[in-house]
Amino acid sequence: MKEFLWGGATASYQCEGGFQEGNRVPSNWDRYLHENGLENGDVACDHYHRYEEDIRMMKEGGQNSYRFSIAWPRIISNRKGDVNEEGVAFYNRLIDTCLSYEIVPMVTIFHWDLPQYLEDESGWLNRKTCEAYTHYAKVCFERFGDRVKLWTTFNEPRYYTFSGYLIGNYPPGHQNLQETVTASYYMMLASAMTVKAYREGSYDGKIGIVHSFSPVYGVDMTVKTQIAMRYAENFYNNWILDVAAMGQIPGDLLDKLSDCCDLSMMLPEDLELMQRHTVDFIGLNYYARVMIKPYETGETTLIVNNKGSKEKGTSQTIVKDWFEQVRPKESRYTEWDTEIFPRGLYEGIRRCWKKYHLPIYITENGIGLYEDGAEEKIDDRERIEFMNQHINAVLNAKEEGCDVRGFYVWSPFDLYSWKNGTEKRYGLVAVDYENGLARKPKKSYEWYKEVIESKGNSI
Ligand code: BGP
Repeated sequence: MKEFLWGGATASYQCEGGFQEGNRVPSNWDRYLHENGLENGDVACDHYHRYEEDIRMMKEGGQNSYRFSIAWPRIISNRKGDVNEEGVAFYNRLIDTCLSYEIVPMVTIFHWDLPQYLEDESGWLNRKTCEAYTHYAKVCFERFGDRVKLWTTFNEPRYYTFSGYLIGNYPPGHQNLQETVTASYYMMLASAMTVKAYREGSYDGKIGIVHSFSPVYGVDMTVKTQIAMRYAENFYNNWILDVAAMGQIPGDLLDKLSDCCDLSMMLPEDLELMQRHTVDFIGLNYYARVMIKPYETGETTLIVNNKGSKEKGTSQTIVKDWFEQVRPKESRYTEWDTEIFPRGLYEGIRRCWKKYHLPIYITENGIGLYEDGAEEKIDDRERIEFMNQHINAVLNAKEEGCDVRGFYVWSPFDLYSWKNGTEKRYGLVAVDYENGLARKPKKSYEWYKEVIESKGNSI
């Protein structure tokens, strides 16, 4: 039986820091956070310099895989596509360190840090970004493909485009449905173009995509609710997973979108390319489900609760004429107001396996908490309970025949949370930001190690 991958996941912008080192060029996040005077990832937890220590701690914590992303602004210096050798050298060191500790690298090609020179030319609203992305991905394959055997094209394209173009809380900070549709489409096209490039390069490895997975539940079984659930499935999941895994944009989604958007950027040759170049596996990031009721009234409203503790509010989603999201009152919530619903992971995996029949990795799962990084040993029993329930959900789905091949905790060590900064902590290892960024394992770190040791062999 193949080895199950137990790991931790990070993203370049959220952990590396070193934002002006090694000839890295500015990213959309640098610009956006600097201009808005928000807490940024200039230093983050300094993984750029401390990656060896971080990877060693993962190894000592029993983990056998590390999911990280490559920063496009470190690899490609300009619009012409010139390669920055210092950036390549950094990832060579990082990958080689993983391998020296027998840690399997899983690489995300794009986890949201777009070079600012592309954002200046309309970023993902510009078809040319698909070509620039494919060029960048090919450089990654050529330089790292001899050692990296697990690739994902994008981290959560749906969450990225919704946040950047619909809700407006991430760069470029727009609120425009047409732009959301255009950007999502170009990202999915770029993903297929890159899958094609990977296959044409005859690399010995697999390529997938990572989706922000929100299994949809309905308040009741009425026909109206079933219809609203279908719209919500299209909205949250299908326009990424159906395209990536089956090469199809759902017809009823196109029908609905054509009422309100210009879809002329969707060329027949693109759709054919998407159909022919589907992914090898699916990565699911699971934090919570969504509960849906039929649309009743009001304008489209999308409020998210991730602006830091000072601006906390209750999240709300209404998509006019489609559906409304409901906050299940009987449920438990994290300190950051995310519903805790492990069953959604179990049922979500089952649904996904049944529908797509592709290998699945749980590429992120974890809980954000307020914690004091100065404490010697954080007693994060809430995280342990959360992880225990979610890991059991994964193993149950696996036992019932779903082809799940790995689980990655978000995150192996504390890092920068988009917009919330460093006060929202996810790590198994604390980073003491006030004390030279010292690393201190929390109780969950040892707990995870024991889980891996006890369950690792039996699955
Ligand atoms: C996912 C992202 C990660 C990470 C995680 C936690 O959507 O892929 O990058 O940030 O969510 O989210 P947050 O930091 O907003 O709580």
